[in-house]
Amino acid sequence: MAFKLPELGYAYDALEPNIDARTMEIHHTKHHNGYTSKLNAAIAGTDLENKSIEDILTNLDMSNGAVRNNGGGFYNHSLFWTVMNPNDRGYLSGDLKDAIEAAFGSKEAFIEAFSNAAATQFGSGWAWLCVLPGGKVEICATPNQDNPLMPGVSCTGTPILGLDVWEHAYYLNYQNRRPDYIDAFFNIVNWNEVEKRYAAAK
Ligand code: MN3
Repeated sequence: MAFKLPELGYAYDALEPNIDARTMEIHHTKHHNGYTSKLNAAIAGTDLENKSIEDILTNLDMSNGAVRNNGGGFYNHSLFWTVMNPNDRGYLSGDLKDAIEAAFGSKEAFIEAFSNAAATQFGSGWAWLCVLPGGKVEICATPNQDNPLMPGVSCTGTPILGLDVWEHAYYLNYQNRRPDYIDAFFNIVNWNEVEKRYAAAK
């Protein structure tokens, strides 16, 4: 069964002024759609064809560039759209708040550390908040379309919050000002979704 490009769940202009509609539309219909169709082409007729994306990435042969790049791209963007919400964002609370305060001291210190990881990822990549078994959380960044589910990357755990820092994610509106885009992201983080992912992963 082929993977399908997921719907955003909101309009392309719903995240303005933090992320502009044109960027969202191109990002979804061109970039994410491209990863999805190339992933399907890469797994067609192989033993990966009927596996979940999590299963494929967790057991990935990292030398398989087509599945690494396009499977990562499919998964990462599918997560990314859900952790933003223009309307019902909730707020950091409950067990996730406790875990973030235990790891970083405060929500503000967490945002600073996450923003630093996103800003200093050289070239294209992602910043992540991950959950380890037992519920501890940690921050990391990965290059290209790699993510923490993949074997041998710089961090482990289940990603519950991800930020795309490829230029295609922000360049139309922010040009080279990646830090401004990162600041804007925290205006639209959907904490309800991150908390739901934390509860499922810990
Ligand atoms: Mn992207």
